[in-house]
Amino acid sequence: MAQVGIVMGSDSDLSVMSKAAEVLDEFGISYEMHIISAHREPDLFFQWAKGAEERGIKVIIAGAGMAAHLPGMCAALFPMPVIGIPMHTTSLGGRDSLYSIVQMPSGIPVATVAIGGAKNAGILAAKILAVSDPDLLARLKEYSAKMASEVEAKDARLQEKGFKNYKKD
Ligand code: RP5
Repeated sequence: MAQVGIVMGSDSDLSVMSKAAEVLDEFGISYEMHIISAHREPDLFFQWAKGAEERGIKVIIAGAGMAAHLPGMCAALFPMPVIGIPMHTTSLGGRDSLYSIVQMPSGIPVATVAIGGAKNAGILAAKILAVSDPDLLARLKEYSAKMASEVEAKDARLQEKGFKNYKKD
């Protein structure tokens, strides 16, 4: 049974949304992934979001662009956490998506990540699930430790080479 529901408004969101799925794969978290448009197919969307709890979904990751109502409507219909990913847009640079997703009315929160921030959405979903999964929590701690040692290695290189030679060889 999938623990996370990934949903996006269009296949034009897929390359960004895939980054959330890749993170879940990395942590061994099961998910279902769908393209469902809240505006173009409202009845199907309603059915999907309403049925998510019964299907065993614990967190929804929803990405959309422009007048991005999909994450907010997921939060209206699904009783557990919803993470929203605003898509970059050519006309308004994704501010349209960001404001649509982040400016939710009181009582219906959407945990909104950065424009295009699908990787963080995946990590946040993992952290939410880790609250009741000690093995997953251990994997998240390892992940953080690995990130820290990567930065440490970069600083060690900077100290050794200096900034002028940092990028060379
Ligand atoms: C939204 O409209 C989608 O989430 C997408 O980001 C945007 C554009 O969709 P397409 O016109 O490319 O299908 O519903």
